[in-house]
Amino acid sequence: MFDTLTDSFKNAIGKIRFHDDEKALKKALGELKKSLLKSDVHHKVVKELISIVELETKTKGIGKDNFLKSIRNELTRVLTVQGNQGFVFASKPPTVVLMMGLQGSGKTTTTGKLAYFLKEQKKKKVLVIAGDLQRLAAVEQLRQITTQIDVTLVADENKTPQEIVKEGLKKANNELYDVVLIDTAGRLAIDEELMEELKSIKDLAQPDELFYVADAMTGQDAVRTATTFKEKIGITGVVLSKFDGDSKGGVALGLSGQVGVPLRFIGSGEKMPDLDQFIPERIVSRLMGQGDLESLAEKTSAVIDEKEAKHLTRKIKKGQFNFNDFLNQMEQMKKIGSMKSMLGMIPGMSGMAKQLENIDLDNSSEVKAINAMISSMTPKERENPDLLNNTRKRRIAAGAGMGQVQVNRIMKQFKSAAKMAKRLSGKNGMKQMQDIMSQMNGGGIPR
Ligand SMILES: Nc1nc2c(ncn2[C@@H]2O[C@H](COP(=O)(O)OP(=O)(O)OP(=O)(O)O)[C@@H](O)[C@H]2O)c(=O)[nH]1
Ligand SMILES: [Mg+2]
Repeated sequence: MFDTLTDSFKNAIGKIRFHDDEKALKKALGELKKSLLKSDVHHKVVKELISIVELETKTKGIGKDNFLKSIRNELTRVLTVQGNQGFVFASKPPTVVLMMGLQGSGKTTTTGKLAYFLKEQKKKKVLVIAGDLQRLAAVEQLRQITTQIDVTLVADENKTPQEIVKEGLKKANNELYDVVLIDTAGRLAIDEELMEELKSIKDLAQPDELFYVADAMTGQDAVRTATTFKEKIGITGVVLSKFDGDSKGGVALGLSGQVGVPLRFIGSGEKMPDLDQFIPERIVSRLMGQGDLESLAEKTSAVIDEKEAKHLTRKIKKGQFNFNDFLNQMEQMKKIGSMKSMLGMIPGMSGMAKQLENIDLDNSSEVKAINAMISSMTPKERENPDLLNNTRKRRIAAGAGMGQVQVNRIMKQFKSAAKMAKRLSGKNGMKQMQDIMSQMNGGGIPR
């Protein structure tokens, strides 16, 4: 997610030795400054960051450890502003969130993603209110999203936004919902009519959180519009959407400080799991190329059933991992989100993430082929791939619409993957895994 920025910090840190001189420090900072500016980090933020890091490193003694520490401190300071972090529940449910933003900024998609996050990861009962009743298509879009993630929607094209919000809140109170998300209409630009409508919804709903959804691809404009919304209506958080389309990523670094309101979430794709909490300490770790195991553990533990996982580990150890297990695993992976965003959270793996940019579990032709192949097998064959003889393989190839060579290749890959998993789950498995990772990573920075 922060590939370019992470590279900048890693490069700078790599330039300083265990003990070093002022010249080396100046050079490292000069390059860091250049690359941060190139990544679209606001110039004031860059200037301050560089000069504080320089001063702190000099005071403590120029060397890798002090340099690392002062970058870490400084980044944490830059990203932290007063206010809630991530998602915070109100002391008395339901927690009401008003979603706002310009036209096409990603409000409706983000509303769906937040609902999905709260339902799947926080196990909450979520109600979505369609407060955008201007366009028929808007309600339909929200209906499709909420149906897909199985979350309750309150919508009525014949009512005013105010009426529907009232109705939704009543339902939420009566039926004990934990969270209410209110989607609203967008406008091309900030106009009085929009502000009035949002103000009246705000007065009515008394939301605990007012989220401004900004399109990351608009760069510094996102900062300006967020500031205007803050002044005119008041906001408690910013969600930066379409971060996947912004290869530079620097806006995320300066935004909280510039707007004076915390950045709370980052959207990094069109699918429902593509939303990440923005929690400063965790983001700093990622920026420094040290991954974010906390977020990874949160994401995976919410999705993966522990009993199931233990059962699977036993099977892998015995070399019994079969095609049914494969299908189950794929379903679980999809819930966690993109491979790329997961790898970015594993220490030392952020480099790999780049190569995996285009792997998409839903659309990968490889995964499609495997799925087609598996669905042509009998239940017994799925449990025990060894049952497949040549005649059956030919049948399966025909059933799945592929050649027998392809079937053989996939079968072979599957067997060697199962073997590898068995080896890694053994006594020295973790050590072997680390060796493989460090070979791919070419070292990485010390911690
Ligand atoms: N790649 C990518 N696309 C996104 C992301 N968030 C939203 N989109 C896309 O952006 C487009 C607009 O998103 P919407 O959620 O409809 O935006 P909106 O703010 O509700 O738009 P209006 O209701 O018309 O004001 C859609 O095509 C979304 O799929 C994201 O994080 N990444
Ligand atoms: Mg919308």
